[in-house]
Amino acid sequence: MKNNHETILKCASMVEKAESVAVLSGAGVSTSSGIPDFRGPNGIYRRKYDVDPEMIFDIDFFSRDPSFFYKFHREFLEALEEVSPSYTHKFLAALEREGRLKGIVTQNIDALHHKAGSQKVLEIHGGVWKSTCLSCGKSYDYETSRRKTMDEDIPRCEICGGVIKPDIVFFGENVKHLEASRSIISQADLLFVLGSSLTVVPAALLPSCCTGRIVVVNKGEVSGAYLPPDRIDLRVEGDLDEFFRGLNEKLNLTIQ
Ligand code: CNA
Repeated sequence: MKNNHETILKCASMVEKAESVAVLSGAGVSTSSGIPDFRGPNGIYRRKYDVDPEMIFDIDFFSRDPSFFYKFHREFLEALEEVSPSYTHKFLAALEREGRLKGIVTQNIDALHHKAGSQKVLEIHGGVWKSTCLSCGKSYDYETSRRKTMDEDIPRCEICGGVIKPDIVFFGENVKHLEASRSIISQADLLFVLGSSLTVVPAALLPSCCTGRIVVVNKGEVSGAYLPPDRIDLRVEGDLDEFFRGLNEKLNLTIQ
């Protein structure tokens, strides 16, 4: 369905009737903040690097050559300092303040849901706020690991010289908070799936735990492999910020 008046009315009525809303968010909620997604038209996977960009977050590749990841990561950390939450992040924070939104499960590693004021956020792919030495397990806070990342080609542990890795979940590693995520989504009577191609498992499997209604908002293809199209009650093909601006003309939440 296009993002039109009828769609907005239908979704507003779903939100008004819902007692427990949950969200699964993906990289698309942060593109208007200036952070590129993976698979969208300006996504990281469409850029030209010396190495296949799908290897950036591959744990086996990182173990062989961490420098490729760190080239990318330096740019990402610089971008993070500049960015601020999108209208969509702010709308979701407002829905939580209203008491209707019970939790956000995010695949993102940019902390923009927190920056927008959301409290109930599960970062299933981790984040950059802590880093760990892969040899001795020493933990590094954000400031120290950021400084080392900017100063060293490959940041190394001050104690043992091992390679330090941010606590981002790479392909090939276990996601975090899986049980808690299943629990929030299975208890929701309305689930929003936002800005995700639904191709990365196990995150893409989570919507199928929902027994309530499911609204998918995404500009571009959403895989039906893990969430069959007949399980989706409302599929909005369009820009997220535009959609939530329209929705809030009906709901009148206070956006901060
Ligand atoms: P993805 O596969 O890149 O899909 C994103 C989807 O969002 C695409 O279908 C886009 O077309 C769509 N999209 C982009 N902008 C908008 C917009 N303004 N309005 C509506 N739709 C839009 O990303 P997924 O999240 O599905 O894949 C999961 C990966 C991406 C996770 O492992 C993340 O860690 C990883 N990732 C995160 C970030 C971040 O933290 N912001 C950035 C890039 C990748």
